[in-house]
Amino acid sequence: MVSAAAVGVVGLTGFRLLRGSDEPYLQSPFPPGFRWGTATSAFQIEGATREDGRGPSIWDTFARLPGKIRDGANADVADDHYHLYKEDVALMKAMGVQTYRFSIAWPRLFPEGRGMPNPKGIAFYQRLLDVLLANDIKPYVTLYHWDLPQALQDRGGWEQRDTAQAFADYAGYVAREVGDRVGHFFTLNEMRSFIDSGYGTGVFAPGLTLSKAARNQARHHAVLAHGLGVQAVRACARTGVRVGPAENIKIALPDIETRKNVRAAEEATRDMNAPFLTVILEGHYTDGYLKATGADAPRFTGADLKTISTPVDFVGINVYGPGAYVRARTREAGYAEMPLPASYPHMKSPWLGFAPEALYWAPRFLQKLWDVKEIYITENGTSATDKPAKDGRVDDLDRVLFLRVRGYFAWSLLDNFEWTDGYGTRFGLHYVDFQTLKRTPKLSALFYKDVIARNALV
Ligand code: GBH
Repeated sequence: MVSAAAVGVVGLTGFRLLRGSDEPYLQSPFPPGFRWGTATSAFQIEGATREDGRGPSIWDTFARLPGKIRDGANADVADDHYHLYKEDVALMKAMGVQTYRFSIAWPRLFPEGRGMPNPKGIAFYQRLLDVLLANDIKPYVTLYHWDLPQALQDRGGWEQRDTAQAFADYAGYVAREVGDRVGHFFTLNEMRSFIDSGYGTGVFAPGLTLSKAARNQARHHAVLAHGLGVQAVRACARTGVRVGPAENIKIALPDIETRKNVRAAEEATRDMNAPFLTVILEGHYTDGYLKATGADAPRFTGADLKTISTPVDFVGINVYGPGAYVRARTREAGYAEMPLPASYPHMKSPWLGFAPEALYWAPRFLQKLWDVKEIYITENGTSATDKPAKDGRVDDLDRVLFLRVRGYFAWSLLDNFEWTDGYGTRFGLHYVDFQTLKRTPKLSALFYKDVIARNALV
């Protein structure tokens, strides 16, 4: 087992990046009470995939298929957070984070997806909660971050409407077990990603390339699961618990920020999220979506739409790069989509364009389009080519520059199993040596610590 000292906790304690005479040149303060956090997900960090009765998930299966994950990696060990969770909470404490977003592994609690719960499953999260609460770190729990129990996939997974009900039953169980200690729940992480990449392009688990009609139906089942999940959490947790989605919003940006272009970007953002956030927040599929999908449109009832649009307490959005650049059409109403800039800076992941303004426009459009009163940036972060220097320091300037423009749950606390990129793509504020599992705070962890301490961007 790696000791607390070895994981680098000591290195960060009491250390401030900026101090005394070297005051920051410019600071943008945040409102008092703004909560700074960091985020992870179960499958990407826990490891221990066969311990204490956990059942297999679709990602365990998928990772074993040849050619699906870079270097043939799997997440059997990952960051071994299942055993090192105390050290990881200490890393957060050392950064001064006030909130932690993590996900619960459905297949730990229900190895078969439904039926009898495995008591050892929830017990792990109770232990984690003990440590978080003892350290004054508020837990924000994601109920589903892509690790569907394989048993449910064997019966059709998200193609089946029944999976939405299974999710709600699982969500209700979690709310009953930990709802006295968890004040905030996220239903499903990035419906767009796990459906469109898992059942459309097939690059994510379970690796299916369905027809458009079947994929659109799977999308419908995901938003239905969200709505049923909101209801289940409210029914089973203590009163006052708050619940909402954590969605990969596709954010359209104005190519040049004139009033007309901003309005066009707002309209485009509504359209581009039609099967996800838009239907959740409006309670109907837009005419544009139904027209565009035509014969491939999802089958649904009015009751479904009511469930899907069950009022939420907040909206969480994961914001990375730009979804699109648009401008107002000159004559008619509407917008024109611009080609994505080809040579504009992007980060190490090819899909991650550098567009700080996305963090500005995404919450603005949420507020303007749907009058959302409480917004969380549930993920924001970047991959980078991190390499420890000879003395062990990790000077990740790319991430420091990226963090200058940021809000809330920094993705991610640790380098982890980055889905199809395996261990070859690093997103963490802490460097993980996957041979020794040693954690080292990177320069970005020090930077973030300072931002939190000042409650100001520096
Ligand atoms: C988030 O997804 C995830 O919630 C998180 O688990 C992940 O670690 C983090 O971001 C960093 O990746 O066909 O090339 O677009 C971010 C959005 C959507 C990006 C799906 C990758 C699939 C590959 N992701 N997309 S591609």
